[in-house]
Amino acid sequence: MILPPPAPMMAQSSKGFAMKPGETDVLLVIDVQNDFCPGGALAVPDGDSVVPDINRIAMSFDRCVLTQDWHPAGHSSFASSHPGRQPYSTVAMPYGEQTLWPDHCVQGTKGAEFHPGLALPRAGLVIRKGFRPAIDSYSAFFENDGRTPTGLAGYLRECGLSRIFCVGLATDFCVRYSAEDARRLGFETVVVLGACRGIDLDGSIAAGIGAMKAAGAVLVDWI
Ligand code: VGL
Ligand code: ZN
Repeated sequence: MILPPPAPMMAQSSKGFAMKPGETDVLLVIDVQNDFCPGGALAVPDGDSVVPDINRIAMSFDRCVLTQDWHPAGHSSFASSHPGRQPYSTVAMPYGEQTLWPDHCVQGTKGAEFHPGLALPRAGLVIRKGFRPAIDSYSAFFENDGRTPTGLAGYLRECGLSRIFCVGLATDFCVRYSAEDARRLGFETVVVLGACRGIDLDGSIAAGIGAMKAAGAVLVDWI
């Protein structure tokens, strides 16, 4: 079920969204890892440029959660695990169509580490995702089957956090699916686009922005 965003939030966003995060708000910092930054195995153009902005935004939040893409070697989302297949092509998996990626964010490697410039002293939780060999996981909430939970929803609810501000990488994959799932679960959801960067495969940034809006996420440039 897709819930419409509450009216007061819409009103604020149409005026430029000048608002202070409060005690029921959480900053969700998605996949700001070396492999998604320039020089990394699956570099998102300009990906590292979000780091100072995320550090600044995080200062106004009491609660912060990070996600970390965390694949075993030989993960099924890697093109190298499918003989003859190239990165950025797609394959049919039991749970649906899956894009194949260069090997990235392999557990324990430098590429899987958070960008060293991230400074998030109030980060209380790291959600690792994509560690099951046979299934990928873009969203911070569910794996790509759309139903295996990461546990994040339970954490947020127990902490009384009802509105999620999303920042990080990549706009068109992990940010997009995290924001869509957040809405699906009934959380108010804000995506701060100025602190996100995308990969853009065949117009996937535009598609992702459309999908997040359609799901009822509020998209703003900055907070
Ligand atoms: C991501 C592709 C593969 C992301 C993760 O963080 O957006 N994209 N794994
Ligand atoms: Zn991945």
